[in-house]
Amino acid sequence: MALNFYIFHLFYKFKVLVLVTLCSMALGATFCYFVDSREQIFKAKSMVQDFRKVISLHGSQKEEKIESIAEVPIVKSFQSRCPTLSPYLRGTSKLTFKASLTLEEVQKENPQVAKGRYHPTECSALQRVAILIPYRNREKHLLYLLEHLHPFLQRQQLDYGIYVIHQAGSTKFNRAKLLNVGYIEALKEANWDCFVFHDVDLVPENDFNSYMCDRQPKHLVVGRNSTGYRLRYKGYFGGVTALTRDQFSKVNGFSNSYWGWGGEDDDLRIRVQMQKMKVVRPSAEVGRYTMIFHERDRGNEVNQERMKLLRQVSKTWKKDGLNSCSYKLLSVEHNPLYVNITVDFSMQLKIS
Ligand code: UDH
Ligand code: MN
Repeated sequence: MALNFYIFHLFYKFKVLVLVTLCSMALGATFCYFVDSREQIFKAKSMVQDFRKVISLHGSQKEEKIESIAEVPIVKSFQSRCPTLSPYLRGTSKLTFKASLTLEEVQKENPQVAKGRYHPTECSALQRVAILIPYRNREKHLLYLLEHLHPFLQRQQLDYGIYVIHQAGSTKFNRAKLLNVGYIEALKEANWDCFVFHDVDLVPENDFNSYMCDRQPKHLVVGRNSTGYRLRYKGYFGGVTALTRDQFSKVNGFSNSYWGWGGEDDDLRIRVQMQKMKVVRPSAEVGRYTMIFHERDRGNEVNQERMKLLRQVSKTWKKDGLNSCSYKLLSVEHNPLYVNITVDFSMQLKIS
């Protein structure tokens, strides 16, 4: 009897032991599973983010695919303001200009740009920036600028649009008036925070040169290859400048009276100074540009009136600028890589 009881007790103990072992194994497995899947989720999340970083620079179609298979709500909820310093910046790069380059090639390189516009998908851009390019008969220059500027601005994680303001006909070229038109027309399309007034033949070499506006009007071309990368003269405010919507409207924009080459940029600097604003610049290392070589254009001969006009800025600025910019709008075309605004100034030239 005692033996029976002893065997029964042993058997009972064994059963309990097996049960306990089984339970702890099950518990352990479940725990491992959860830990493992949590790690997997974290890994997947960080991979998606890494992917998004790379893909955002190389194509929107792939991006859409990833979004549909990945955890859209999680990634979306992570979307915050872009950092002040983009992680994609590379610094100075040696620019090349291939003679056989075509617009189709540049379009293929930028599938994520539509109607001249782009915005980062991994974060929300700090500023909406309109790039305004005064233009006539510089096809190759425009092609090279678009080739370099699109990836450059994307690396800066900007919400941007490129506008080419084309002066039709062969009347004297008026760079400043074209830029006023660009400002007025671009604001009809979107609520831009910042305007970059950009010559077609100047290509930035260093992507730390930020195409965002500052508290003060900014001059971005500290130096160019053609001037040994030195400022052309003290007070030079030409080539590429960035002003906020308010800074530009405060000075009543550019003067409309500068026909032919020269003076309009100095006029803008005087307007800026009269409003007690101060021109700021990046360092010489950062504000570097390559100017694509060219001769003086026909229809853009030196403006002999410019010195006289410059002496009168304090008297004229209030009435000559954005508030008096009249023009005949011929067309607004939305091309894949830029918005093309064509204007006719022949009537205005006769009046002034
Ligand atoms: N622009 C055109 N078409 C023209 C004239 C000017 O698109 O026919 C635009 C273009 O964006 C250009 C900007 O206006 O970048 C400024 O004009 P510019 O490039 O002629 O001015 P820059 O000071 O040259 O660079 C002046 C002539 C230099 C002649 C040098 C000869 N060795
Ligand atoms: Mn030039």
